[in-house]
Amino acid sequence: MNNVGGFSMKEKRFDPRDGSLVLAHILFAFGALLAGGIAGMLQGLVRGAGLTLPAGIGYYQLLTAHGVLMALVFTTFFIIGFLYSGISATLGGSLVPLARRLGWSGFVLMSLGTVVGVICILLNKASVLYTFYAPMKASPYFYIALALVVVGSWLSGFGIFVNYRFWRKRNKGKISPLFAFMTVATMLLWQIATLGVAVEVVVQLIPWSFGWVETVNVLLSRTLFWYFGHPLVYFWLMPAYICWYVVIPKVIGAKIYSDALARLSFVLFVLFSIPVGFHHQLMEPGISPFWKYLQVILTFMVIVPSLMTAFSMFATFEIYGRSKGAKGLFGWFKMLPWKDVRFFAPFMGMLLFIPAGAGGIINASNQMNAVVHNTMFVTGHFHLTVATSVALTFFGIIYWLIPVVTGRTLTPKLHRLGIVQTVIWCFGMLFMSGSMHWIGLLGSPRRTATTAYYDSAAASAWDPYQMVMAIGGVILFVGILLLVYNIVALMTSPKGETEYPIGEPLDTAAETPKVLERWSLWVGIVVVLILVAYTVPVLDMFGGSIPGSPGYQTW
Ligand code: HAS
Repeated sequence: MNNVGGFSMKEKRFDPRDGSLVLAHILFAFGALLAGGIAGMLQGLVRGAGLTLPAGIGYYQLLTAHGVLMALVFTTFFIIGFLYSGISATLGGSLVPLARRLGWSGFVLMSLGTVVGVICILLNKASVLYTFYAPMKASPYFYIALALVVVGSWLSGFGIFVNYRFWRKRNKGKISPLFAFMTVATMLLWQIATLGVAVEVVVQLIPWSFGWVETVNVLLSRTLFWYFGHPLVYFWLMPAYICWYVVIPKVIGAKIYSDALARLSFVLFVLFSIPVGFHHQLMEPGISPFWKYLQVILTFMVIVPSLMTAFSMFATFEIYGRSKGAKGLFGWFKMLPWKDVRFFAPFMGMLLFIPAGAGGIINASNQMNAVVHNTMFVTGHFHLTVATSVALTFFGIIYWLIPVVTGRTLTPKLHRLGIVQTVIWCFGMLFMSGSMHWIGLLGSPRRTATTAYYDSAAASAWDPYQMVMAIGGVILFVGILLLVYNIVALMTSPKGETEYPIGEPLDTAAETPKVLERWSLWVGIVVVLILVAYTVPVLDMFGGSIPGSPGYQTW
């Protein structure tokens, strides 16, 4: 029998010292979600309801605040808090002191970076959107802030590795708990991916924004960004998958379908999510079609672990349903615990990941990318992936994680409120993301404030969809307000013990191959893949024919 489950938190209270570290990350994350949500709703109203922003607030300033707070701050803080909680729960019931210290140091640096970055945005010195594409030039302090966030996240990652090494030394020959394994895979991916953005920010953008060098190599900076930017989306997705694979089976009273399959899917993410950044640059000049083609093939490889996850989740649900007496092809569906928000919110995330993933496959196909690139279709895609599938899973997690770390309980009323919140979120996203996809196919560009394009008929056809987007944005903001209410209610709910839900694999599951935990092998392969996919095209970017660009402040 594999040692995959760790110990049950029923037996022991969550260490309060680790609890405060986890809670600090989660509250910071949801503070960012609230602020980013206000910016998001205002943007929707500007586009769809003709709202005029108060003097001194620009559309791109708002869009940057929204993107940075939601896509970079909310996600990173939540993920690190969640991963630390799982490490504490499954690797012995308490973090080792060095890991806890590194976790706090990371938190302080990331918070400092966030505050400096947000100040730059508020002062309108960094309206460069969340992808901060050169040659738009922000204040150097904005880039320094980004560097602080990255370095802070590295410290947190080191803390996780330290704890994991400590456990392995004391448990020689054993396979680590599944949650811990997946956490290490996620942080490993993050550490390797962020090297790209760190080089971009420190070597290119900071010297250029201080004026120490005149020009920037735009193509190189975008390539370094997307070397990081694509694995970034899996850094968001993998913690959601941890919940789906490890937590959901326990919540519904089922078993993990296959521990080995779950680990293999994470190994595949580590291998294939980095050398694929060119699928964000398919329409850019300066990269030969061969290297784009190669990276598109690798992109299709990184779809495989998601298909494995879909298979595994269906298997978990079906086996569970049949064990409860379900009959027929889909009888198991009725057996699922629809009134349990810990299940319902992530499940809705899974369901909506089916069209979300299909959109990704459309984006990745070269010819179709020519249709959708730089249109609102892509904005619709990422609202359905990260802001729906991932966010709903994160929302589902807080309903048990906050009670676990604060020593409180999840009441039936909170289950109901959580389900209402989930339904609101799904409707808001269906309106907003649905219209974004459609309007994108009608040619509406992304990253662009709305205009009438000299009263062109094509642009006026977008109007009704922009209105639906605005309605969706308002519904989503109501969802955020209810979420904030629920968080406060969770933190003040009756005291009591809440179990940290960690699933166990099926008794009939085969032994997990030990090779899956040989990290040196996977890191070696990923380094080779990265070198193959990037060396030649990056060397080409240093050719004399590519001019550097001065900086522009377009806002
Ligand atoms: Fe993407 C652009 C391709 C997944 C996020 N993506 C973006 C951007 C973001 C983003 C933020 O190839 C914009 C970046 C920017 O600002 O420019 N994406 C893909 C592909 C996938 C994919 C192939 N993306 C994601 C995920 C994201 C995310 C996940 C965030 C978390 N994406 C692209 C491409 C672009 C892009 C191009 C560039 C576009 C351009 O031109 O600019 C795949 O990983 C998707 C695979 C997923 C599946 C779905 C599996 C389904 C599952 C659910 C099972 C359901 C169950 C419940 C069990 C194949 C696992 C069912 C129950 C029932 C009862 C039915």
